[in-house]
Amino acid sequence: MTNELKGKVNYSVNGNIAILEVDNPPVNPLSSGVRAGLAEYIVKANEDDAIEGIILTGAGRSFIAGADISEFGQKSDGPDLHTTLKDIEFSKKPVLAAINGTALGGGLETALVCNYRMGTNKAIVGLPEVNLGLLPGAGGTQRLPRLIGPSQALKMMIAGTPMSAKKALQQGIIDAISENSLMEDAIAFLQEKIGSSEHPKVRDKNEKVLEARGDENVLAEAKALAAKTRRGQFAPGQIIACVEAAINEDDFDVGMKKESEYFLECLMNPQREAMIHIFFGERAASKISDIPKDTPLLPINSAGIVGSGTMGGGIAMNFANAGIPVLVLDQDEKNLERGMGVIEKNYQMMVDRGRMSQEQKDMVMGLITPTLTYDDLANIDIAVEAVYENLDLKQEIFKKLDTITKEHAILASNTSGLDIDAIAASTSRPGKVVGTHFFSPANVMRLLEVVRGKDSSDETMATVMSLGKKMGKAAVVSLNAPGFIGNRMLAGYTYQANMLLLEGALPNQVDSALESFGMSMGPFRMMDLVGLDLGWRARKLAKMETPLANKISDALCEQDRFGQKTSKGFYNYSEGSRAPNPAPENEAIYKEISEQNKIERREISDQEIVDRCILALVNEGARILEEGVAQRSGDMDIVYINGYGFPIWRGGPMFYANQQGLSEVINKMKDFSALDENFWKPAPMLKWLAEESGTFGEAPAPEERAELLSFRNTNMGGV
Ligand code: 3H9
Repeated sequence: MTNELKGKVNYSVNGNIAILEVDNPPVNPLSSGVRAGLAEYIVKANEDDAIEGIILTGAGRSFIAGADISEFGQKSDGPDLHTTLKDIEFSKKPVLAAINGTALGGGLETALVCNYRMGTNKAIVGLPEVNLGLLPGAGGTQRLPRLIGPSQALKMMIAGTPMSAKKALQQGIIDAISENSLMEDAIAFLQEKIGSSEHPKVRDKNEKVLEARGDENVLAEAKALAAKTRRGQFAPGQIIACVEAAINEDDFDVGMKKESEYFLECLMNPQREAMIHIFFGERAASKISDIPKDTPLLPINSAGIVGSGTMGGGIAMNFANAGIPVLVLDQDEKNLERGMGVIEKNYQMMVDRGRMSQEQKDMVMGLITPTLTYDDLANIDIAVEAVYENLDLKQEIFKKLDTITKEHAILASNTSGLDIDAIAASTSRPGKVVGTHFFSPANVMRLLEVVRGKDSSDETMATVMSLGKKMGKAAVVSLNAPGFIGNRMLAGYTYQANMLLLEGALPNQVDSALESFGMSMGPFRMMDLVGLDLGWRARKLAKMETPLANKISDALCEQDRFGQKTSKGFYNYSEGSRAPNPAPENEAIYKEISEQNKIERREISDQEIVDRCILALVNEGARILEEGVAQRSGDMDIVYINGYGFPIWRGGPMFYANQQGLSEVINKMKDFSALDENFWKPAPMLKWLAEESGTFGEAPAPEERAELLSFRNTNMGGV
């Protein structure tokens, strides 16, 4: 293979069988060199008279993780994938895919052009392209429906969730599971088939697609599923169109041609770029730029959670799901009982919905042990404190944990805003103290802000990031600064929503505009869900004057309109329902408060609503970047998508700003500054990037930022 090509294929011979092993660590994507290797060796094996069968497998832990995602939108060398797969499909000698690990996307599509498929019991197969704004474009939309039926195939491709070998065998995606040596079993399997005059090809299996022809439900159900689970996304509709072709076209190759056309449309769609940004962004976020990759990890074989409330219970479930035994501590027996009951109920719900087997539920429940005694935490490797937000209480708990737990144990706080350094100061091991800010419900939400205190050690940080990955979280590092990343950005967003209300918009209009933009929930629905009374009570307690932006919500609280908990807030709610109904009785309050504050109410466009709320996120994000609180702009995108319902297909607020162009973002802020000059002052980093490079992608590394901004202050007359 030539050197410039990425990845390779190893060729070896075992008797009459050629073995093609994809070798492109760490996950074997179909990069240029892999395609070239497959193309070359499939011909070689076919031309060698001594070879009677071919096995295709992967080196390391993966079979093939799909097309090389980094090649999308780039010029790529090497043969094209379709031609290579056709050569495999029309091989004169039978080909068996020996699936040694993950066969995803183009990886499963490669297996589907083989005559036979065998997996280890740990193998995983799936077509997750939809998560990247794509469709399975190497025949997956045509072959999978032929194997498992269009209805199942659509579910699998729209969900994009991989399945186990066991399930793949049940569904008929693979032909056999190897319980021992995959290669020995694969060779034995293929030897048996070598004598046959015909070897099956998935493209010829038409029975299941013909059965679905004329059945309108198949596509209608898929459309309903896509609308419910993938609102605003382009790729699911394209997947459905491909399967429609698989069902209705008599000629397999016509379906393939359509798949290629629809794939290209996905490739050109901006959603694809946004979603691939998130794929790589999540992996980038998991790395801490100044911590060496080979930093030793501390062992995490047991955990203890302090607090059995909603958060504590959810966090405990994360540990159990990751296979780590966890103690849940509460000093109140009733609370503990209630907390364990909630955990059990959550798991039962998963069993009822078919997301977990009873056996799995028993296993995870068996890993969670309630306790009323701190001494039981003596041998844990990590403690996560999840009690209510009170510094004195948290310091007291950390002091106790510090004396009880072993020296190596990490002590983490789930605080959503308190000072981690102040908490760490109550212990004798500040290096082992860290913030783990989970989002509610913690067993569902993927975001985990890992808060780095001034003394948090490299080992502690690396261990907690690795633990986050084990739990399937999108872990992002934040410095210990007020509001960390997510809530700090949120403050400007909700401020703008509240100001829009004072200026003439109604909650419903603001929410609809932002939900049409793609947010999973508008700000007023969100405030009603969280409870308007929290801020109101805090302000009263602090004897604080209500800031202008909060005047309306405080006035609603004075009328016992706390949000969903009292069935009325910005909206009205019927008994037992979370569906918001307009509350026309509030409009007099809005008008009165606008009038009292001399704000003239006016018609506000949906575009202005979206721009003001989203650009508020962007400007604060730029400040966060400037201060080094977040490592990179992409980290804030990961935070917003996984914790705040920002649409993945827009790539997060900072990526959205890049796509708008930072100069355009600044122009809009200039327009808004007539409304509020102070709020709309562009962050220096934003101004600098708009002038220098135009995107956040070019933001300088944290260590260069201070220098750069001081340079601008002295040389450019300040920013
Ligand atoms: C496709 O196949 C389209 C076709 O239908 C049509 C074509 C015409 N390419 O996740 P990890 C990198 S679309 C390039 O941390 P894990 C990843 O960035 C593709 N690079 O490991 C990371 O790099 P770094 C459909 C890839 O063990 C490193 O590998 N396939 C690719 O936690 C390790 O990754 C998918 O969507 C790739 N395809 O999880 C599958 N995959 O070390 C995408 C990974 O520099 N991949 N990398 O940060 C995954 O879901 C997970 O990576 C996998 C392993 C489960 C495989």
